[in-house]
Amino acid sequence: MSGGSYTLAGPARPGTSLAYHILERQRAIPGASGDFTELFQQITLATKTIHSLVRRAGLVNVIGSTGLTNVQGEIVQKLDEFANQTIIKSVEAGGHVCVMASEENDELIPVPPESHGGKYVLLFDPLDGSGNIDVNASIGTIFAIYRRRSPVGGPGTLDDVLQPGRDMVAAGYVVYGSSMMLVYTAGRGVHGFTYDPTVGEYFLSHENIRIPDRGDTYSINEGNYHRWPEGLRRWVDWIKTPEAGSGRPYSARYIGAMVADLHRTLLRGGIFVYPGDVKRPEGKLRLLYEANPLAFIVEAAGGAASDGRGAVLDVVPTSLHQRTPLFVGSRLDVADCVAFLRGER
Ligand code: P6P
Repeated sequence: MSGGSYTLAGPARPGTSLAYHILERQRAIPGASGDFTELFQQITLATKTIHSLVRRAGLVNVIGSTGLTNVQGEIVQKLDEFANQTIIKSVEAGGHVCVMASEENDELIPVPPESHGGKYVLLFDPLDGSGNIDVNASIGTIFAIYRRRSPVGGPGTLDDVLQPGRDMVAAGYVVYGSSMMLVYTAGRGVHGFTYDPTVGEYFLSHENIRIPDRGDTYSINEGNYHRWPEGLRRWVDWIKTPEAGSGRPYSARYIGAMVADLHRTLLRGGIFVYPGDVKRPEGKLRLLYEANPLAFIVEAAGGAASDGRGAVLDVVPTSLHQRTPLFVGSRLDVADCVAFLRGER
């Protein structure tokens, strides 16, 4: 079965902007201060700025031939850092975040003292899959929001950041693809918004996304096949073996940017896998700002996310940039894969 379920916001219904959608959520929560709404607006503003840079990155190969390579080349070579700084600057002065962590920063990112009253924590991968930029393939931004654990008024701490994914307040990603889409959940459904560049705003396009219990695509870098555990090799061999009525073989899809592969999996079902292997037993993906936020979204849409041992969201983090194997997507597809991995099939 392919095709997830969501309600396309029809033309009859005036576009619900992302800002209004978040505000509606705030109004439904008694006593909500509006801090989350403001923080979310700061994040979405940053994604619009990143989008404008990413689009220019595509132009660099053309502009580069006119001798403008230095300036434009600067954007491309450091696009990850530009995206990183854009998010940091858009959020740090907003006063709602007490500490941040980013894939681009080895250490915690402190905020100015005037933001020590912030009650949230922001973790993010500013530009996931940036290796795809120079071939104009999809890339993305991933973020996770937690409530701080440390007392309000002081700087945020490592303990504020090392929280299990299960404690997340909200998670989201932006995929910079044929169009720019932001998908988020704050615990009340998963919703997708498509950016309208003529207006400069995101509008609700995929309301209440639900991932099918089973899909028909699998997404894994088969170039690593001979480094995988034996059970995983058997699973891939099995999913490619035709069997009448089983839905197998599945189709292989792999974009090389997790946000894009995850987005397809969320909307159509199937499974995305980045496993541990003999070279990297804990895999490549980072737990805090790649696996956890995307796992939070997929679980909220009715799917599953495992590290091969248990639910990724239940892992208690021990370090900022720790990695994790990830098996994420339709719950029946994830169950099949993990059963093979464990030698139960
Ligand atoms: P490989 C991008 O670098 C990334 O972190 C994910 O977005 C992506 O899914 C994965 O690595 C691709 O890694 O080893 O298959 O090239």
